[in-house]
Amino acid sequence: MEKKVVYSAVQPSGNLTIGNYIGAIRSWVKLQNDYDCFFAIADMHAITVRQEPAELRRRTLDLAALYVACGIDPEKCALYVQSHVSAHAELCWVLNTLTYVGEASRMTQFKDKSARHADNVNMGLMDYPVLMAADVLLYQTDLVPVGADQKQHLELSRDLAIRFNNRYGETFRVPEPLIERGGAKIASLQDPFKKMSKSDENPNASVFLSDDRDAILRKFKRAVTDSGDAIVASEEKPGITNLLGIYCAFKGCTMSEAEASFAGMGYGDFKLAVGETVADALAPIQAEQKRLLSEKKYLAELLAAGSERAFRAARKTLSKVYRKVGFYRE
Ligand code: ATP
Ligand code: LTN
Repeated sequence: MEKKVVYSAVQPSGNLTIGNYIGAIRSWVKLQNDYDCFFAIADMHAITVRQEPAELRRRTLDLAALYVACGIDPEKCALYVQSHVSAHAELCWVLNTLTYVGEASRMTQFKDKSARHADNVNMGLMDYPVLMAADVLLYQTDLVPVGADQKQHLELSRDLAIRFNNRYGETFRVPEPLIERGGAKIASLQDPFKKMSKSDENPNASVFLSDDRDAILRKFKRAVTDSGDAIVASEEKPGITNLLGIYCAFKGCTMSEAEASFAGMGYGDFKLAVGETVADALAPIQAEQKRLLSEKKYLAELLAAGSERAFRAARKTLSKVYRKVGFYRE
């Protein structure tokens, strides 16, 4: 039987946080044996907010090395850079003609990012979810592993697939989001009601995958906690609950096991233990990423092979789309 298709991507728009790792990349690793996987570096999405060109180029390679260091096997998956496969932009154009301005402008992320980048509310920012739909639909994707914040975008991808199929005949598979329970949302260490984000301006809010042990321990030490002294997960204790969640995600245990192991401990020692767990888990990934970054030729070759594989799959869908919409061909 043919394997189902999995597609996901991360933007090279900043240093990745442990939220990106737990919510996205780590969950991909578990899928690569059972699915036909495409994992992209979404550089075209990244330029919807201003990027320094040299930085973007560097971060793209950093991210490729990180994917591999986290356990993505380039032999099993197509690991590639989005802008290397022009079909993404081409399908996006066609899908734009099926997307209503109203629905695009109602997207939560568009509203948030427009407010945060009020001096640069560009067309690309509004088109972001349509490009994302093109990414996913090009590969006839079944499942899209993402964090909970991307659910609305996936909903639009589904709507566009159905709309196209209704208008032009069966063309796209309708994708499903795959959102991991528990790990789907890691909150900011400074405000447990906000998601941890690459682009938070408070440097203590996010733990980056590139942080060294000292920085990690310091950030956890400064993490906001709640009143009282019990280490239990509950709605009244969003800070402690987030820290317990992070601990479980890295330790691979359940919330009740974590609560039991910290029973009677003070907040200070608890935060130190969480920090140490995270630092221990990240150390081998950081070492491997560094090693890979010194092998530029290997990275370039694996990205070239990845985009070749992606191109072949994407071209099939794009030709079909062009035919269906009535573009003339000899
Ligand atoms: P930015 O803050 O620059 O908008 P981001 O940190 O949200 O970026 P993306 O590149 O947009 O990162 O997202 C990459 C993946 O990481 C997505 O699947 C997203 O759902 C997931 N993700 C991002 N932040 C978190 C988080 N705090 N917890 C869990 N998953 C997350
Ligand atoms: N917007 C996504 C990154 C992304 C993506 C995709 C995720 C770009 N294209 C296609 C899944 C499928 C994000 O995670 N912020």
